[in-house]
Amino acid sequence: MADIHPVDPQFAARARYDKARYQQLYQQSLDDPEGFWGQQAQRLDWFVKPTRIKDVSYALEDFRIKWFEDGVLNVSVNCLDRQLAQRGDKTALLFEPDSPDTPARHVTYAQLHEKVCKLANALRALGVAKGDRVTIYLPMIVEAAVAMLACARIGAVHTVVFGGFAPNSIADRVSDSGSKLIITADEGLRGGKKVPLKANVDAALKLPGTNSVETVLVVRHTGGAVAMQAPRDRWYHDVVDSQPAQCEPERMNAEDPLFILYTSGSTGKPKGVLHTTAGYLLYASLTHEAIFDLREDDVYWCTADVGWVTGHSYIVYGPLANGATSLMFEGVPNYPSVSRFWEVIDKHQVTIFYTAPTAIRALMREGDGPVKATSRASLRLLGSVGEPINPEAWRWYYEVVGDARCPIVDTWWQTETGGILISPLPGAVDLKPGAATKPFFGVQPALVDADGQILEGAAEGNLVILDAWPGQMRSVYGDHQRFIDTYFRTYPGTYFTGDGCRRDADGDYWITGRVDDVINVSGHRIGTAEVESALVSHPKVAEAAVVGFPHEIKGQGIYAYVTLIADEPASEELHKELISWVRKEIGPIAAPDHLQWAPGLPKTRSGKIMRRILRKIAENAPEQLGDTSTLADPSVVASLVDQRKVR
Ligand code: 6R9
Repeated sequence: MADIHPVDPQFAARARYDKARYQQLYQQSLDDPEGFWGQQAQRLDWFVKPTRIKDVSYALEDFRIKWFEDGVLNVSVNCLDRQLAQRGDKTALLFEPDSPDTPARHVTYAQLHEKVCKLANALRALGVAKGDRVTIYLPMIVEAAVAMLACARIGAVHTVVFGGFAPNSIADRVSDSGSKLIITADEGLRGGKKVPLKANVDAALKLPGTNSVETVLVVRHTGGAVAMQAPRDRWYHDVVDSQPAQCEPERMNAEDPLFILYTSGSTGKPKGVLHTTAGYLLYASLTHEAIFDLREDDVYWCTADVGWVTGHSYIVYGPLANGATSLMFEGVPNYPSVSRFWEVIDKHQVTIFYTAPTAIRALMREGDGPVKATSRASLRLLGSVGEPINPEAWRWYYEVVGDARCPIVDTWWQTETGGILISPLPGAVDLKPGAATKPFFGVQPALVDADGQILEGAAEGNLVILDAWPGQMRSVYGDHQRFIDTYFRTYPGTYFTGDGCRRDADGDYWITGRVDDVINVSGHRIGTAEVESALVSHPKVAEAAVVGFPHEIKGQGIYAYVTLIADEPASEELHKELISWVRKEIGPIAAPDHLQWAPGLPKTRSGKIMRRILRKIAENAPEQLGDTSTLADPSVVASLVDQRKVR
């Protein structure tokens, strides 16, 4: 029997959207997108209001995506200046440090405005102009949000690189984006451990392709010693503190780039997902307000890192455009104890809490005790993002964390989509553990089979979106053709998500996971090709194949098959060395959980590695190998299965 949690009437009574209103607006958004989005555009402040709302064609030969294209605005003005009159003294960012013994900081909208203007002036003084790219490699501190908004103020395009990435990954992103300036910190601090951010930047800038960087601005955060190389490296406070507190915002066209964020795909290097100004901001702010049922007095906490899209849309841009109080947490869920999340909720009276299934599963393993030791009475709404949430974790989140009192919004979306596309509206949609449920306004999901035939009714297939929404990415930076080929060529006329999905008889959507060669590790996307090329770059490795396998906490883990060069003996040391090699090449999140020696890999006669078979071996399900007759050498399979048993 289906487990359904009907909308709580008490919640619905106060909610922004009830069932009838959601259905009416959803229908209107499909019947009259121009009217619907033209109306929604009024939620932004414009220098010049747009008259042209939507100009979209997914046809391969006549491709374009433009929203509000004659509008002129500035994102930082929308997030800051326009809040000053009503909310100048309201907390914009609530900073909770890594250690609970370090005092929290409340940064008001007025203070944030000043910080952003000062940095924006400093960036201009350092020669950064509209359209220039700036790399941000910072921990979860207030300056990360300040840096993003300061770029937005002067029309520079930011590209935030997650603080867990290694020098090679930084260099790839700096080189692809051609960044002129990097903003970093001496060190990060996570779970009491220091992260050598500045040293990583130094190492990255020694790598080829990074000559575009003229200046490195360094925030003094931990006070740890770092090497400063004149004239390239400058202390942030030296350059910023003396700047004027006002800064004239750049007038940006609606379709001017706002940021680039690199994400993994099924082939090649990570791609620079490009988002533009008006559509992105409008979509981030509307989804944030509607899906989190935002009220003026909410204390809203999204536990993501600003290095990922969730941090962009739902820590910084959406909440600030809505004048919300957004909590930024520097630390980790299990430091100094596994009660930390719940203690922070009590300490700051958090009302809306948005986290990832991997964190929920890890904390669930610790039992109910650490949760029950706290009150959490301030909570009224919970959210989940990053990967499918298994029903067991959903129920624990609902019953133990939320005391069976708070709806859960399971929000499905992607770096590419800019904001949430499928999620319950908490006052309008019945909840089902594990289902992302219903599309947001303007979003038309569909399921297609392998031939691209649209499936009707209850069905399972590949998830595509039939028409555009304003928050959609506009290009792959520097490679517009790759954008069209990756997302619009597979099922022509639609945007292909790369996810599999089931729709039940009630029309609810259940995301089943990636159908391409992307592994979702703890909610982070890792391309198998990236890990493979890191492994192959080791002098002793001849060939590597990487697949995902089910992992109790991480959702998926990384399983690597490695063939060594001729006559190179496999050893325990080399095994360890290769895992730490990947950690150093890409970053800790990409380190394989399992590495198996493979004297040969299962290949078709044309030389294509059959990952389907490797996945089944990794899952320890050799009985499900299926047809292996098309392999060039079927005997390699038996030997891999035998080896797997030994491990
Ligand atoms: C926002 C974000 C995108 C991929 C996406 C899908 C998975 C995200 C999900 C979910 C099931 C959810 N995903 N949210 N799967 N239910 N609520 O995570 O962006 O890092 O680009 O990852 O994550 O597979 O395609 P990104």
